[in-house]
Amino acid sequence: MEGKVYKSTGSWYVVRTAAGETWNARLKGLFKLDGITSTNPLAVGDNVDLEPENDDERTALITAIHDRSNYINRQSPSHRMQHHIVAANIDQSFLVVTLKEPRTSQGFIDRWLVTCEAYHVPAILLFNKADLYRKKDEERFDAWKRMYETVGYPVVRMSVHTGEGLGEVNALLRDKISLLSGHSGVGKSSFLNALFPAMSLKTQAVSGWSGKGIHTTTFAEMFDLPGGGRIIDTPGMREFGLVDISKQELSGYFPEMRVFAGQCQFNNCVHLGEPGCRVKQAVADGNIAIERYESYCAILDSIEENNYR
Ligand SMILES: Nc1nc2c(ncn2[C@@H]2O[C@H](COP(=O)(O)OP(=O)(O)OP(=O)(O)O)[C@@H](O)[C@H]2O)c(=O)[nH]1
Ligand SMILES: [Mg+2]
Ligand SMILES: [Zn+2]
Repeated sequence: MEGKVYKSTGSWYVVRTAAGETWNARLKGLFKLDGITSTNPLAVGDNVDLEPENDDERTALITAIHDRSNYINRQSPSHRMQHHIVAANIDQSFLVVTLKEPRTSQGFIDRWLVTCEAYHVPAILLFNKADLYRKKDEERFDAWKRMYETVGYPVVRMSVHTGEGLGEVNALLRDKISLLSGHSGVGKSSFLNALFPAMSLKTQAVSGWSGKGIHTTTFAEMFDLPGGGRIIDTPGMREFGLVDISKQELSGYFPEMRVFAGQCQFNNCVHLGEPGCRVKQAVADGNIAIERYESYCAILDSIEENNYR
């Protein structure tokens, strides 16, 4: 029997077959992946082979994991040197961003975009809570929209409360497997509830944005969309830790830098001020946004500190 992992709650997995049957499954006893540094061997979106264990209680054993077409990996929040697979086999990845309640930083957005580039997953930015925007927020939104669209990332202005932008996003979801990420409290579950009321996901009103997120969604979970396609709701994250990216590679994950990086005088240029650097020249010429270049420098610095390679 084959199925897809819809939810993982530690050692148990909710797996659904193509016929629409739902099983509670565990990894078969001796089944271990060699040299795995991931905190979770199996993630939502994985395709697996199942062996029924108890037909009445619908429990099964997972006997094999199929090769992944892709996955999103991040640094485990609890163990710096371990990875956590957020989801596997996805077509596109949405980041829900808010300008306030809570505020999403550009650094967070750019780290997440770099990860999507590294794993070859198309990325889309959803700016939610537009109903709360005041003049300053409008200016910030306009500037970010221009900047990210120039790089090639679609930006949607959205409000779950007023319904703005929901139709546009709904159309993007059709027939695709989409991942939904973002800080806790940005409205991921509210968004899904608004689009598909039958889902009735738990959401929580949060008071006092002290940076201590109240996590209402505890586990990543995939849902079948009524119009076709699937979406994965995930628990909010405070930080986004990059994994497996070297300093040399980093500029390759900034689409606007990629074109210039190959033209630098030195082929090991990391674009911090080496002679003949075309990337720094492009920043000076206004062809690369200074804010994106600053993000690049900050991420470069963090790679050195973590010393992954
Ligand atoms: N003003 C405003 N509030 C919103 C909007 N969308 C969601 N909210 C509120 O934001 C709060 C958090 O929403 P959730 O949907 O639980 O957030 P989440 O991203 O799923 O959070 P986690 O599950 O913790 O990751 C709730 O009180 C929502 O009512 C919006 O468009 N405008
Ligand atoms: Mg949620
Ligand atoms: Zn350079």
